[in-house]
Amino acid sequence: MINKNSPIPIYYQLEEAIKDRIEKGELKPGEALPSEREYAEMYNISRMTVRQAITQLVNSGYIYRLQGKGTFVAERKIEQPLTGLTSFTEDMEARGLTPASQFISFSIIPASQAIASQLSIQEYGPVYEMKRVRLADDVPMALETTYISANLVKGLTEEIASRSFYAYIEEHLKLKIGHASQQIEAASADSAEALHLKIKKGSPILLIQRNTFLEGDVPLEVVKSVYRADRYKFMINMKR
Ligand code: 16G
Repeated sequence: MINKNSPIPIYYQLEEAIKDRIEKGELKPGEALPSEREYAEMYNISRMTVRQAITQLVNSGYIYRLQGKGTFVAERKIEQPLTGLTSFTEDMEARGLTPASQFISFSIIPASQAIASQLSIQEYGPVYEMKRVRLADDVPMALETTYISANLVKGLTEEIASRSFYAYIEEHLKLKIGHASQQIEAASADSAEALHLKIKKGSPILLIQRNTFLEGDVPLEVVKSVYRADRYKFMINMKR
C-alpha cells in the first residue's frame, strides 16, 4: 500500500490510504485506529511520518483524538446542497434520517426593531419566537431561533412546529414559499450553544442566517441557525 520509491510523500500515501478505508466503510465511525507505533511497524516507516498523516486526518475531520485513548473514526458529515430551499425535515428525510425537534422556548413576543424591519411589520408587532434544537436520529445537529409574524401565520403552536413549520405553511395554510437569502459564517460555540448541541464550548460552528419570503416577496421568517461544523458541510455547484 505504501510505495517508498514513489515521489509522493509517504505521509500523504498513508493519509490517502486511511481516508480510502474510511470512505469505503472498512473503518467505521467510532472505531479506533491502530496506534502511531502500530502503523509505523506495519509499514516500516517513522512515527513522525505517521503522526503527520494522522494530524492531517484530524484537521480535515475524518478522525478525532481522545486524550490518552487514541484516535477514532469520526461520523461522516452531512452534505447539504445550497441549491434548493428546503426545510430541516425534508433534508433529513431525504437522507433516511429521522428528524425531531426539542423546544427550548416558544412564545409570542413584541418584535424588536431589527426583526420588525426584516419581517416588514411594525416595531413591537406580535411575532412568534421559537428556539428549537433540530435532531437527526436523536443527534443534535442545529440550534435554530426563528421569528415569524403572528399576524401572517395564524395558529402556529409548539406541537405543529415540532413536526414541520414549512409543512404547516404549505399544506395547512396553503401559502407558497418563494425564495430565501442566506448567509453562512464561521464561529465558535458559546456555552449555551455547546450545551444544546452536545459539543464542547468553543467548538467550531456554522452560523447561518436565513430570510425566507413567500411568493410575492412577503417576509415569512427570520432564522438564526447554529450548525455543528463537525457534522455539516455545505455543497454548491458552480457554472462558468
Ligand atoms: C431549515 C431552515 C429554516 C426553516 C426550517 C424549517 C436553514 C439554515 N434553515 O432549518 O429556515 O425554518 O428548515 O424546518 O436551512 P421544518 O419545516 O422542519 O420546521
